Amino acid sequence: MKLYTGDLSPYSAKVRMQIYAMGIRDDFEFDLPIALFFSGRFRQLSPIGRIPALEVQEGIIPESEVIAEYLDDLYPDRAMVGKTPFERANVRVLSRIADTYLMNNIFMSLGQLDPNSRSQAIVDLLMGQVKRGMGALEQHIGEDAYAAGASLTRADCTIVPALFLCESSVPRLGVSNPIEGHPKVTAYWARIKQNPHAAKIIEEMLRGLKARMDGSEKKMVEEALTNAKQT
Ligand SMILES: N[C@@H](CCC(=O)N[C@@H](CS)C(=O)NCC(=O)O)C(=O)O
Repeated sequence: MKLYTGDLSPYSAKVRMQIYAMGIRDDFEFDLPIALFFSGRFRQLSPIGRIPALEVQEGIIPESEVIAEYLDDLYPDRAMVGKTPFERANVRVLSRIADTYLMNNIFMSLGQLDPNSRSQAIVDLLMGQVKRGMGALEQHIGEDAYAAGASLTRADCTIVPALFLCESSVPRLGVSNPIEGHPKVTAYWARIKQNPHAAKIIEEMLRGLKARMDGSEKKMVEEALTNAKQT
């Protein structure tokens, strides 16, 4: 199977963390679709045009949450969604809070990073939603080793990239890190960074952030587009 993925993409990071945690990395090729992405050809492959997308024998599967469910279906003995119906509901709720209420709103606000062209109204609207989502996460998150209890689940795979964005991207909008003032989430974030799969994802996202900030990502895109034009 081929996973279209990018280091800094939080939705891709969520799926990669699940793959690492399930111990199924050897079953996947990871592809960073820079040329496809920036030449507009990725939409021919996956109409939603976003990463992650998983290419399997029967076709293409977009949307991180759908891919996550598919992986659990494909490897039921390694599934990461909990055992009882209530545990499974709790894992899905936590994952949904991190995806819909944190990651989506932060991701949409990234167009406002430049203070010279920033619309403060957009930042206020989206950050208000993030603050509310963080309040909900504080109520739902567990105080055991992991977000939904004593084992690593898909909830952790979504929460880790979401909290990475809270810590690394939100302050660049002139807004303080929304984790602050939430003791359960703060304690969780310190704990989960010790987990090797979470640490690997954080390292990959930091690598992606460095490439974005130091201009090497831009250079890679330009080179990929030039090569794509020549072929
Ligand atoms: N709901 C989607 C969101 C995926 C998404 O927005 N991915 C970003 C990268 S993190 C992307 O591909 N953006 C390209 C675009 O917006 O055209 C998911 O969960 O997979």
